[in-house]
Amino acid sequence: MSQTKFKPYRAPAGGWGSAYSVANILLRERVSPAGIGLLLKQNKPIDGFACVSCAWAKPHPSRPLSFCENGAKATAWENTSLRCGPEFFARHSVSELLNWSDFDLEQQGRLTHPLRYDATSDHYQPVSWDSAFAEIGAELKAMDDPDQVVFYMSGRAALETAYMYGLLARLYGTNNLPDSSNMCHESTSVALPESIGVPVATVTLNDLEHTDGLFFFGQNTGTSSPRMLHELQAARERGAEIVTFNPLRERGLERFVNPQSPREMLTPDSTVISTQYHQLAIGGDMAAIAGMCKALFAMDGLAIAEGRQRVLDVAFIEQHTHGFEAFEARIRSYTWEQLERRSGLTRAAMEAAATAYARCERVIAPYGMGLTQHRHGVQTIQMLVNLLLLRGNMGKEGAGILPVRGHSNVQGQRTVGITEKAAKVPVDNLRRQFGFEPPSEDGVNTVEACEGILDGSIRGFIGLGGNFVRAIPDTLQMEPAWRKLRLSVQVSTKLNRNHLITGEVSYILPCLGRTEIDRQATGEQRHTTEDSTGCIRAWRGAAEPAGELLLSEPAIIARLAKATLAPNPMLDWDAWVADYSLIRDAIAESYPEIFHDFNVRMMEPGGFHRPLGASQRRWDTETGKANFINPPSLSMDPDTEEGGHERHDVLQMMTLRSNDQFNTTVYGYDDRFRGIHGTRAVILMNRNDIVRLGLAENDRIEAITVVDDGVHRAVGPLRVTPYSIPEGCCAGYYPECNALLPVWHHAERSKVPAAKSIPVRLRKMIAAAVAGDVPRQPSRPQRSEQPGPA
Ligand SMILES: Nc1nc2c(c(=O)[nH]1)N[C@H]1C(S)=C(S)[C@@H](COP(=O)(O)OP(=O)(O)OC[C@H]3O[C@@H](n4cnc5c(=O)[nH]c(N)nc54)[C@H](O)[C@@H]3O)O[C@H]1N2
Ligand SMILES: Nc1nc2c(c(=O)[nH]1)N[C@H]1C(S)=C(S)[C@@H](COP(=O)(O)OP(=O)(O)OC[C@H]3O[C@@H](n4cnc5c(=O)[nH]c(N)nc54)[C@H](O)[C@@H]3O)O[C@H]1N2
Ligand SMILES: [Mo]
Repeated sequence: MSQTKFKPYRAPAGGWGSAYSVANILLRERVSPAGIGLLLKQNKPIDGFACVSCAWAKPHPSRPLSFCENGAKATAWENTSLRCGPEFFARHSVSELLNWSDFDLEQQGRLTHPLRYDATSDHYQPVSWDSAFAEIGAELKAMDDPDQVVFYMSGRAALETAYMYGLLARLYGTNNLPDSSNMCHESTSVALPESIGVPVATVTLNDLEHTDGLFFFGQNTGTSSPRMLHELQAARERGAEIVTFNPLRERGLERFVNPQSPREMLTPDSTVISTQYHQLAIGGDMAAIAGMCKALFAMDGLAIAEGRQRVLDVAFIEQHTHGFEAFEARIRSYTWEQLERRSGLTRAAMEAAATAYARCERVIAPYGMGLTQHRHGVQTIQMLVNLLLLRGNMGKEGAGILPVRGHSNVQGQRTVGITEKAAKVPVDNLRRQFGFEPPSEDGVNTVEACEGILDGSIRGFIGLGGNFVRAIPDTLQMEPAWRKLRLSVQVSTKLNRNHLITGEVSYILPCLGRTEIDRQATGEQRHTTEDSTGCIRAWRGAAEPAGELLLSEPAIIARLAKATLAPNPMLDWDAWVADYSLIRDAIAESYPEIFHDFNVRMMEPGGFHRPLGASQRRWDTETGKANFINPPSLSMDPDTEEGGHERHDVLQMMTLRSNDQFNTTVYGYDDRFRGIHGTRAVILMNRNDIVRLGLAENDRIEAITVVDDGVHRAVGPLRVTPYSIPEGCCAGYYPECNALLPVWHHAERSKVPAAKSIPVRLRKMIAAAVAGDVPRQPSRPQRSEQPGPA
């Protein structure tokens, strides 16, 4: 009998469900009592560690227990007592491990030894650090051109690590520094500088305390940044409006019980989070926001006619903005019929949202992957800024734009040089500090790195964290292309699928996690991060390292550098590793405006904020003003929409995270808030679509991408699961569905893969083809139950 269940989740986010879920993973990872005690140090700056899950801001002063369900899971995951050492790799060949699920691979515990892949035996074998660095250095030196190598970084590593890594790549001679941000908030980094002259959020926690309206677009707070629910709960208690735009009804944005409040845990009360919830169509945001703007213009006209106070902030618009007239003309040119069709919302719904917006004096607009991972991600974010500008909701307390970042230090890595864009590099400072000429050509971003691996122009890949080959699009094309790489090096804490897709020379280099004590020649080292609100703080690991051989990430980079680069009298890598405060001095010299007096200011209670012109109404844009920017068109997706209206059997698929995963790390097979248990092999569909397409609940289908580039992309079996989602839309899990996403299907200009809008057709699978599909609860050892590429 199948254990897979679908049962709508009626309880609030947080609450007892959250407590049980944490207890579960602590048991499964066999976390020691000391490891459990670590939770008391989580998110306690200076002598505690920053959660390795999301990038949400940490309040000052800290709460006594300042972690959430998913933060506790991330700490448990890193502090498991399970180990994945040489015996494991002697027992299992790489070909065998390729049949294991992502869950099973990481469930083997922490990596403890540097490993080299031996193609003859098809096993990973332990090597000494010395020989690993010597061979990798020799391989890097043997490349024809530094641009043949990619230095990828996932958004977890600290500022010190990121700065060193960027320097290593540039001294080697390339700007090929893509990072996970290229799949994530890069649309933000392109959109916001043009609109308001900063690449990041303009708000701090103080603004959240003073706002009277939060307008949420495509961000799943309850799962992706649960600590933020505390700020939302407080905002609701003050009577603030929370208006949500999301094709799915996400539990965390509906109701919340604080699992750390005994009163709330013991009473049936929960806080209703959203005051309005708009289930728009996938990709309908630009039209929905345009509809709100249209309604605001109408309300403003009426206010003028009746001699009431204006709805638009005319003084702000005049003094601080550019492009208003063209914007107004464009918005007035849209018909309601057009806006309704594009957004999937009724005119009444858009007007209701606009009315709520006009009632608020101070509005914050948080958003996430529901906006960035679309073909028109950049333009939609700019449309959201337009909405804020209409009522002066920028650069005043309680108001602003809030891209909610993903990985815990992804924003900071960009700040200290992890970027493929040559124009963002402080070339003069680097030249002065280290006496070299930094490369002047742009490097590759994630999509371009994939293209380079496919066409053979990229020959070497160094991954500092992450699980690149699993996170990127077009799994079925990318995996075989990866095998043609000359060099594949992964600096990691746990075994993942990328390690099993080997190049000719492949290494796994195991490192310390951020929760662990980092002992160097001058003693225990601190490190720093920047959160989603631009707040920079110091931290220190608290757990004993998972193994004696583990090196810190800065130590690994230093040794790679020494094995690869000619000695540089102006750069003493060993001294930096012995004392990280010297790395911070170098950061302060490269980026003085943000990091002056870094070593002192990082110890300030509450940390320090980077300066952000837009939050002081100083606009570092080409016009010197905040810009209203018109979108080129309202259409959702020119890649996939051609003839879309006749294709009644094509659905738009979004790829999602469950509440039991962190990106490619699958903690378990339950998505509690969405009522899915024991499997990830599901496709969430509207009941009317199920009937219309001749399917029934629990049918197994294969999803096939509908694009005309001659490549067959299919994933299955997936179980048909009725869900509250608009007609014409469907949802499946990331990374299992990444084989459906073409690498060329990405946001214009930012090149963020359009993972939230994949056009798919469904094919019912016959019983024989699905015999292998036995969705089940994870247990060890267990083979793959992921929906395979079909
Ligand atoms: N527990 C946990 N926490 C995480 C992560 C994790 O995997 N697990 N990942 C981290 C990382 S790296 C990131 S980037 C963030 C990601 O966190 P989020 O930004 O929340 O990203 P997703 O969970 O992918 O999807 C966000 C929401 O977008 C909605 N959506 C999809 N399409 C559309 C659309 O067209 N319009 C609108 N308005 N909404 C849409 C989905 O229904 C979903 O609720 O979380 C970080 N935190
Ligand atoms: N279809 C689809 N694809 C997506 C997305 C989507 O929504 N849909 N989301 C995209 C987004 S937003 C992101 S950010 C990317 C995520 O892409 P990545 O950041 O590349 O992937 P992660 O799953 O976060 O990486 C997990 C691995 O990191 C390693 N690791 C963990 N901790 C540490 C550490 O402290 N140090 C080091 N060196 N290694 C460590 C472990 O070995 C683990 O296996 O995926 C993207 N891909
Ligand atoms: Mo992300």
